[in-house]
Amino acid sequence: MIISRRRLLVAGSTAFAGGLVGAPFVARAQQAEFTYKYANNLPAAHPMNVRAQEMAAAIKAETNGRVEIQIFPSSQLGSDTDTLSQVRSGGVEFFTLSGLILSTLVPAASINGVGFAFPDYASVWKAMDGDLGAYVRQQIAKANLVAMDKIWDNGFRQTTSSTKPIATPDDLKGFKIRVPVSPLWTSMYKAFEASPTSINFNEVYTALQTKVVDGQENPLAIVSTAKLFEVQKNLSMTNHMWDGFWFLANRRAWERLPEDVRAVVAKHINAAAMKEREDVAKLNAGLQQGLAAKGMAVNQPDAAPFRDKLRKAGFYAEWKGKYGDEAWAILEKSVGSLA
Ligand code: X2X
Repeated sequence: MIISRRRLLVAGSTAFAGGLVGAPFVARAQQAEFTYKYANNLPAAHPMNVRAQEMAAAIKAETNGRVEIQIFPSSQLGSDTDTLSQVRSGGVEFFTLSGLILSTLVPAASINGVGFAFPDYASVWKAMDGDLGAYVRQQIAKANLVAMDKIWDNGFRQTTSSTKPIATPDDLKGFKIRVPVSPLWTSMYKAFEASPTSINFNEVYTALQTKVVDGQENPLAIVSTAKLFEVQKNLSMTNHMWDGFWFLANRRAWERLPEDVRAVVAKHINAAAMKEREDVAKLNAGLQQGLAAKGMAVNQPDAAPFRDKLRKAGFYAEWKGKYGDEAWAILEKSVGSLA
């Protein structure tokens, strides 16, 4: 039997403390030293959860079983709002959360979601793996949470509805749309003169099914894996914002891990993020046809009038004021002028 010296000492001392030598020794040696919960709001079939499974297995293997990560998909531990409280208190150790929702705690974290800021994925990754991401992670650290270096992809968000296609900004007037719980989202749809309702993702399918709202907006990988096509008829490729998930850790739980273990865990989490990005990009590229085959009517609106409408409503000026000049300059350095 091969066993590391360290574990031998730990297990041995526990066995002696209990006055037992022998059988409990083996059981102790197989138990993880750190069992951490990782919660997220996406279905098990989404690439985030597929890659997280691999990641957890790789972490377990490379730490010789010392770290076990238990994954709780589909908001099993509560809505995003609840789980944000739990990761702050330490009830949950890891949580992936959209920066836009995290902004209820860390206002700067929604900055990547400014409407129509990013033209493509190349500019997203340049900014989020560069200065803009670094700036946001610094602000997250001030709130006593740890954000891993690589943000996970949610994607460019598209609009779905059960009533009508969204082709021009006028189609959004009075439109009853679900938005995640985040001031930026509410503000943007108010600028469009829509009628936004904040609903956590775990209640979205039912809200659409029961017509509490007529539409919602999400990347195609979610429309597909969360089966929103079952309760939505139209798919409008609005590409109105890019959204990603920060992989967050409770600070005390993170710092409980010995430094060498922390490095292994971070390495595998960030590697999984990179694979998840590729998966989501591939999925999103094929899913327009995939969702059309499921019966959705797909249309391709021109983004320019939507952007103009936001500009005229003072949306960009308002949010520049909220984020402040420093943050806004970092965003504009990545994407050009948003005035
Ligand atoms: O709540 C949503 O719409 C989702 C799943 O995209 C986010 O987590 C922001």
